[in-house]
Amino acid sequence: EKPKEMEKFKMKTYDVKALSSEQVDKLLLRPIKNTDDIMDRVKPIVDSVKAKGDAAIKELTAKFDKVNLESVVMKAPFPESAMALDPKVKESIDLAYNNIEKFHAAQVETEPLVVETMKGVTCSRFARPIERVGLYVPGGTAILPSTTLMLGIPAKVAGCKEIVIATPPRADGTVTPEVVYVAHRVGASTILLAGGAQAVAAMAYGTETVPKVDKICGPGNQYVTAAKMVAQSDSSALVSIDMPAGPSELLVIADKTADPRYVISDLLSQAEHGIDSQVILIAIDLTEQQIEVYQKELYKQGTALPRAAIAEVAISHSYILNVKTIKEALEFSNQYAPEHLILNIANAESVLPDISNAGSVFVGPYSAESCGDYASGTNHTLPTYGYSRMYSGVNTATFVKHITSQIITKEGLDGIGDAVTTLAHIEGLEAHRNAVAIRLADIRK
Ligand code: HSO
Ligand code: ZN
Repeated sequence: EKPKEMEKFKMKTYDVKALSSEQVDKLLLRPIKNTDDIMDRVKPIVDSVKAKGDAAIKELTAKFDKVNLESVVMKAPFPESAMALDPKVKESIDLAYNNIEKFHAAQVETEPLVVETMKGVTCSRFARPIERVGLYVPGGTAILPSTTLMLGIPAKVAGCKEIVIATPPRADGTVTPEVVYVAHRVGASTILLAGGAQAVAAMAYGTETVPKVDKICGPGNQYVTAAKMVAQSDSSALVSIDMPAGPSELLVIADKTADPRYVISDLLSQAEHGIDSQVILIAIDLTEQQIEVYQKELYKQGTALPRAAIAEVAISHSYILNVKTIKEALEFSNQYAPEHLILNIANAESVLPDISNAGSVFVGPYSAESCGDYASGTNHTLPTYGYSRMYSGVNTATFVKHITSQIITKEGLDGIGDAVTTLAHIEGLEAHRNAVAIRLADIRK
């Protein structure tokens, strides 16, 4: 073995016993992102698309993607020739499609929620689809038809009327056939051949050929995220977003029962996403020799990867933390609030009630994160950067809003009327008070 090279695929190792609480706090931090600079670059792009529409998209796509587009969109029905797939690929997409659809269709709220809060006062809540949605499918270093499934299927089952999918064009100016096929299956009206801030702006404001949408969803780099933020805070766009997105993350909790080969394969599966991916291994009471087995395995599997160069950089800012108990492991994980959490421990399912923050959890030795990334049925668009403390991953509810309603009978008004007039009076809102008093006077005549 070459000792120098081996350093390359080595994770820093800490023992929680030897760390101060400040040092543990530091491990919980994500790398700080400098967003000012990005905002400065994104704003002119957004403004230019807002002002010049398709012409700006063409200009920016030529500049950033080095592609000259004749048209910035493909409109449904998409030609068969644009979605020609190898049969095995098509079968795999179809299998994934079925599972994702099953899980997301089960989330559709078909019945309204109805509660009689007092006699004659009936409150209800029902879901309605967001009419027009824009789905951002990143290009970058990998093609991502799986993200088209993860965004398109919940939008479709939620009942969104217009689905626009944006994705950067390939070098030859076309769209990956896998993406076109999924766009076709989810009933998208438009594929926008653009990426980055320009794609987000086009969907937020609409252009000559790109329909304006009500909500923009999907992961993307810092420019995409910044553009989503800019659009969301511009009231003239009147658009919302799913969540702030960041680099992929995985935290694995492993005990002595875990197979190091499995654990390392999972860590590398996220490390290969990008140089800024973060992967963490929380080891429960492993000896130094056992940790060494992990490091060796990491080197062996890592160096063999086609994307070794990317994974290696991600690994260089990732780490192993050795703790004594499962309780300590869960405490750390809950504080870190990972995007993905793998529980590769004995009786893994029994600790689910103790998990308070995580985007998606993978339970037991056979639940590889890759399965959730592609085909089990759960969504892979998940909150990163600690946002799993307060955000859910994309799901069917992402594509609906809730309307509440009430029916108040005479008897109901008699029951709540005095409370309403009293509260309106102390707020000094006389017209509010009147609206009830005028009715009360009639029904109590
Ligand atoms: N793990 C990614 C999703 C993905 N993986 C797409 C493969 N393709 C989300 O963090
Ligand atoms: Zn992945």
